Amino acid sequence: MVIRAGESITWETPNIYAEPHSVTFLNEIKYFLEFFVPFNVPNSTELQPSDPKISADPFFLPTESSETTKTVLMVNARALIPVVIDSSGKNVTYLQPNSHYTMGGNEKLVNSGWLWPEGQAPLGSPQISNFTITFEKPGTYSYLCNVHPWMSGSVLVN
Ligand SMILES: [Cu+2]
Repeated sequence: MVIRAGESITWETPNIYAEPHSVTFLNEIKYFLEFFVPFNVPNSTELQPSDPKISADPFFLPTESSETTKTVLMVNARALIPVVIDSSGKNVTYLQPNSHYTMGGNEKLVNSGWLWPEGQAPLGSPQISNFTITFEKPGTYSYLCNVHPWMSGSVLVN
């Protein structure tokens, strides 16, 4: 896409079937977002599905019995919901679903979260169906889909 400085683009996913995509501007590959990430929790932690009718168990990685923590795979919030990591790489700011963000240009990561067709986000998943960015500075801004990284594009701002 080619736009002029100060213009905005809104991304949405008009599919009729429920498959997510994202719009993810990635400054360095180390900020690529895995969907599932191991987290350590105390051994005493028990997890129950919030709805007992859901057939599910948490996935704990194998551990030695002497360890005081265990490791559970959890969904990465940075992949699922809109987030910005600033140019220092230290400040992580979550945005509201369907946000309008003004691109600074030096962010390490700007991610839309998973964009679903309107009304098709699955149970428990944030209802996100669009993401808008205003580009104020000229330049080329490359992005990809964090769900399908072979889907990519760029915004040329004149
Ligand atoms: Cu995609």
